[in-house]
Amino acid sequence: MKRAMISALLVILICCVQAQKRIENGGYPITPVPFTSVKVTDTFWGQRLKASREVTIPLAFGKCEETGRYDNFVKAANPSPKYKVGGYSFDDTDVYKTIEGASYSIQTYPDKKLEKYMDSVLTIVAAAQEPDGYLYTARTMNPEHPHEWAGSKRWEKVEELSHEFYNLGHMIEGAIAHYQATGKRNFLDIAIKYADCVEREIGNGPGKQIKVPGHQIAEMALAKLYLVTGEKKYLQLARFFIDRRGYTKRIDAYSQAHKPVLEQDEAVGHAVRAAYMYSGIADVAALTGDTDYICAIDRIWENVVAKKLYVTGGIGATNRGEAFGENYELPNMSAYCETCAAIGNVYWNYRLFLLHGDSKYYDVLERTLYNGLISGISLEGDGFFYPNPLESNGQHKRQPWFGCACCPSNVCRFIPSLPGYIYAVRDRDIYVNLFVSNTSDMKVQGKNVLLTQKTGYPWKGDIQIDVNPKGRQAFTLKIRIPGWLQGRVTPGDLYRYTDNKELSYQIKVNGQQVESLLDNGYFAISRTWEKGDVVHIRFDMEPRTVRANHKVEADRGKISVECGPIVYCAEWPDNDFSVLSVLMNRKPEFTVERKDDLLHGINQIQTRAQTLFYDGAGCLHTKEVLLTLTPYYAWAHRGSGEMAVWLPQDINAARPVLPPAVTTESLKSKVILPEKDAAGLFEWSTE
Ligand code: FUB
Ligand code: ZN
Repeated sequence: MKRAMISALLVILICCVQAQKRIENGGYPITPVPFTSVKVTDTFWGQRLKASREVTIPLAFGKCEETGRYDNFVKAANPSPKYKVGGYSFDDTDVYKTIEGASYSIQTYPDKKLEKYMDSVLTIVAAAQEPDGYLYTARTMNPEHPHEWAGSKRWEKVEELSHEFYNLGHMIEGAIAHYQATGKRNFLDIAIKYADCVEREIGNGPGKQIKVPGHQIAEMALAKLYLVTGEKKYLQLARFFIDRRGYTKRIDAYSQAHKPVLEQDEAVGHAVRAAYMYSGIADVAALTGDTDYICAIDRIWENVVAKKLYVTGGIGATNRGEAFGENYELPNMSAYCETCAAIGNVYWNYRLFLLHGDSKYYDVLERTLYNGLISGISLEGDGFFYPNPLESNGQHKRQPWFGCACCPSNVCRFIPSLPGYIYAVRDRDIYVNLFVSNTSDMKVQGKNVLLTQKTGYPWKGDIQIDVNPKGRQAFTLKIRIPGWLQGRVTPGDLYRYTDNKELSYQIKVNGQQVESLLDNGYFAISRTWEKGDVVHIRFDMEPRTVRANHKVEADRGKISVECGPIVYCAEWPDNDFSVLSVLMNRKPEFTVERKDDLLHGINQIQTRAQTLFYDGAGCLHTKEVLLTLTPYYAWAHRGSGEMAVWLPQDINAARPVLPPAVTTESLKSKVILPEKDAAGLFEWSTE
């Protein structure tokens, strides 16, 4: 009897310890090393972080002021039937997201002036909050005639376009970042008050309404609020939002409500909504231990990487509903690939890594990060893309801001958080996930370890890691061996390398080569480390050619070129011919050229190719050219013009330049195909 009681007590104790641990790590078995513990000394990311700090964040605050976003709060504090509610029903979130970005930034680069500025903004935000916590300027400033998307009463259109819960989500995310950066509660208290207002009125209890967010994000945010406050009701509300989706009046694919979440297996609908929902599900699964949620997002992830992911890591193929397309529907010029969706894709893959510890999620994350995400913001930090197409006739141009400013303000909050994605720790394992020069302080089983990374990544594959534990310490350094190095463009068969190259890598500890079998994609070095230990990593980095699965019609007969994690494109300023009329050699050879003075320092790739054009008589001609390729993320920095990521290699995919006066009919009869040469040029596709 006594023994049974002791065992029961022990079980309770273990459960409590586990629950505590779960809360500490956000419930995830793997703990990220927070960005506040990582000092980036990197040229590539250092430039981006500086631009974010010095340009993007001030610009975004300026735009909030200039475009009346602050005025909305002032008006809501003094409502009037005279106010005409314009803009978008989620304009408040640009203020919250910019505060979030600025909060991350001041944690690494303290800035008292900026902190004071945020306090002044928060004063007007607080004044706009209704006594019971409701904070939604699009209604409060003129409750009789609110925003046309708001509905006549609270929550009436929350499953459509009111964005009341979306506003809550961004508010919480911003407030927590601000609280953690400054220790002040002025934003956090506002967010808690609004969260409490929602929680009182929405949920399963008596008198509550059953509603789910029209636009997800509150799920992630509420899970975080639970971690900060310890209040279980927020986690329950997050879970309620996930569990009830598909069971309310809103039943459609656009908002991922076509079936209950646990039954979903395909990524559908609005891509930002989807990626935020999958991330929120991961958070709730981590905190509740509910594996059914994990199975659902694992299945959906398989669908995305096998059928719906751009080679740039972008997601959301179509502007119809800013949504995922059908399987293999990945058009290039009309690719939507919203910047916010790329950010969502990073959030989601990051969380899947924290759940599963497999490097394949970081392969997708890295591809998205270096390509389809940072393409959304100019190197100077002041020019934005909302969609990130993979091809252009010159109709695309970076913009200083947008009326619907979700992307600029999202990138504004994402970039300063980047250092938090480099390392993670689990028990006695340190994961090195991204290759970025930095110094970082972390704790492994309670003991301090200082890591210093020096690298020329993403341009060079040499990485040096100085390991400095406090005293001698046994632990495992797990170095991610990127998928691109192992001959895997992305997990699954959506893309494949076509050049038969075998890249390799070499890892040395204190000058001695070490070997390891890969463990979930990680090269594991287990030893007792001591001050002065040095790890040298060398990844082969060479231009590679990629083909998409034949089912991707838009890429048929075409190749893309990448080197390391960087996807390249052909762009007009580097080529004095139409880059859309290019035909790649069957066996292209590449040279890599460093351009320190171009676009903040890039590697360009050159290769012999041909351009195709018709003369006035309708005869097809070819011309040998030296094609220069530029990193995709850096496109559209030198004006507008042609750009293409996917370049024809099969003649039937080529698009010769047409003379203005020649009709298609006359062309048909006059096409003269050149001979196939030794390099295999003009070979017809066998696919
Ligand atoms: O609805 C809020 C944001 O506006 C979405 O996330 C974007 O796709 C844009 O529609
Ligand atoms: Zn956006």
